[in-house]
Parts: sequence; structure tokens; C-alpha cells
Amino acid sequence: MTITITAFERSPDGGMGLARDTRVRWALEEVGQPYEVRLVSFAALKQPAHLALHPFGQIPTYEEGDLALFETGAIVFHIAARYEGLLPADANARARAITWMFAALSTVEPPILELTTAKLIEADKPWSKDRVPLVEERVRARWRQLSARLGAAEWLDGAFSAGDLVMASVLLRSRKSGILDEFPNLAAYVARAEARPAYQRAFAAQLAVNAPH
Ligand SMILES: N[C@@H](CCC(=O)N[C@@H](CS)C(=O)NCC(=O)O)C(=O)O
Repeated sequence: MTITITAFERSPDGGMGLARDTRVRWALEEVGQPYEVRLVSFAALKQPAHLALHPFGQIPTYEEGDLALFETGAIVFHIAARYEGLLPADANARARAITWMFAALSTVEPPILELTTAKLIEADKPWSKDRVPLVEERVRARWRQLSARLGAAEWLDGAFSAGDLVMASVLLRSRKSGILDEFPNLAAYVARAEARPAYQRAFAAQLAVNAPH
């Protein structure tokens, strides 16, 4: 069955891998499933055809036969559950890998998104320069805890899993803040994730769409 995802026709980051279709492409590459991409303009995201697929008018979406999904957590979970390679066979290890997916999206990602909002969207507000350091400290607090848990391990819980895929995707989005470099084991964790051939293929595919031509 053909898998089709949506991605930005023109990504605001110019294809540096920050748009969230990258994590879905990465998951599909890890499990060896071919996929097609439908590129969507910002205007089309808010039109009825796309809103029928994604109620919040965003990318990515995922279609496979008569199944249509949105939200990267749900999409990566679906891919990991349906195809071999991203979740351990042992039931408890599987549950823990899923826990890391949720932790990435509901505990680690929110302060990172808040920082992006504070730096980009609220930059012209008079209180912005006081708020940014507070939010940075919230990001740091979470990363300190994550760094302590990871320690010297290669991945969060045994072999690389969907939990690592989502966590690394979340962390690498905030590289520009410089905070990642304060935690050498997390920076090395992200570098290991990015070095995976599946990530490289996913990154190259979305860059190819966005590179100037
Ligand atoms: N929680 C959603 C977030 C999706 C999201 O924020 N997508 C961004 C691109 S990375 C988007 O479509 N932004 C355009 C918009 O919101 O209008 C997920 O993980 O899928």
C-alpha cells in the first residue's frame, strides 16, 4: 500500500531538517518503507482539502490506504507498531520505548517550543529580553535531567528505538540556541542519531525539495 506524507513546499528553514516531516521520513527510512511526498504551500495548509486531513492545518500528515493520520508522535508510533525495526519485541522494553516518545513530545519539547516563540514571535515585545533567559533556564532544567538519565549510554534504553528517534528530533530542533553544547552527552547522542544512514537519507530527501533550484 502506498504511503504518502505531506511536507512544506518551501520550508522556512531552507531544508535544514527542522520541519517535522523529517522525523516521519526518518522513521520510514529506519523501517525500510518507501513513501511518496505531497508538497503543500502555506496557503493550501489552511484550505478545506488539507484541513480534512489535519484539523490544525499543519504538516506532516500520513496516508496509507484508507488510514489518514496527523501528529508526528502518532505517525511515528504507527510506523513503529506496523513495521519492524523501531520497537523492541519484549513487551516491557516496548512500553519503555513508547514512554520515551511521549516524554520527548510532552515533557522535553514544550519548553523548546516556548523558547522558539519567545525568540522569534515575541522578539519585539518590551518584556522579551527578560523572558528569554527564563525560558532558556526551563529548557536547561529539562536537559539537565535528561542528560543525567542518559549518562554514558548510547541510547535511552538499550537499542535505538522510536523513543530515541523522537527525542533526537526534538533536541536537534533547538541546536541553534547553543544550549545543546552545554550537555556534551546529549550533543553526542544527537550526533549519533544524525549519523544513522536512515536519518541521512531522510535529511537529504527533504533538503532536495528545499535547496535552491
Ligand atoms: N504537534 C504537531 C506539530 C506540527 C507542526 O507544528 N507543524 C509545523 C511544521 S514543523 C507546521 O505545519 N506549521 C505551519 C502552521 O502551523 O501553520 C506534530 O508533531 O505533528
